[in-house]
Amino acid sequence: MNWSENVIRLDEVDSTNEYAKRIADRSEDGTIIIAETQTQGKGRLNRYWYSPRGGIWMSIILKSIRESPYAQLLTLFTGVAVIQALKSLGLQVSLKWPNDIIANNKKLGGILTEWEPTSGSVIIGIGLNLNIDPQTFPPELQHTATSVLHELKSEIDKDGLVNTILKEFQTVYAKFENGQIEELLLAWKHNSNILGRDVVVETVGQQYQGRAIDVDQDGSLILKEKSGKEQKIVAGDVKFLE
Ligand code: BT5
Repeated sequence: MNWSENVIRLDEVDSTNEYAKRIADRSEDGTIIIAETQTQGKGRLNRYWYSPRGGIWMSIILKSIRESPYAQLLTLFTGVAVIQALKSLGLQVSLKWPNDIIANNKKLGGILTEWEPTSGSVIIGIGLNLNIDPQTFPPELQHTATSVLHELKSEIDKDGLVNTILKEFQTVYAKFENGQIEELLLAWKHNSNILGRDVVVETVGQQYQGRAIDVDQDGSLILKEKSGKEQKIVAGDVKFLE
């Protein structure tokens, strides 16, 4: 499959993930939706995602996966694809479990993987602050978010970077379909900044504290608490303690 063949380009949309869900039933596997701006871009747990012009806001529709448990792994592996593409620009970036793209300790982008049951599709959303001046970020993001423009001090050709991301994704996805999970997990770990660090993880309704020691075969984070007890965390938000 050629990932750049089925591209739907939109000027403005509520959310490329929502749009993807609406058209998934009648779309081909590998369809890409890209928008210049989103009016209701979203993160996990329906948090808002600031999506002004200049960023990369896109979704990939995957129809060949018939089960949802892979969603978490696909989030991690999409992160690997995005980071490879960003590294080719000379940017220093890392991945923070489960879905953050980090530069300079700030959030450069995020990934949102969703399961659309009616058509049996996985929708992978990628958001990346590309040619955006961080001074224009809303106040609550001023200290937590950054952009490629800010980190590299120059504008980057958006279409070129989208193509590189899609190419990297194609490679990653072929390995995923081929069952090379171990290799992909290693690539994720290699690019991650979390393993070996003391963290607090907030899940819906609970908080865990301990050392992040591993990410397992289904993409869960393994935390070793002070007591020595290991916790397997499927989803949550991580804060570093040091
Ligand atoms: C994410 O959620 O990081 C997933 C973001 C996925 C966005 C893409 S864009 C294309 C596709 N269509 C969509 O509608 N979504 C996907 P989460 O880990 O829950 O992080 C959300 C939090 O990040 C918010 O609560 C803010 O604090 C912060 N945030 C919002 N907009 C941001 C931005 N542009 N850059 C950095 N941080 C942001």
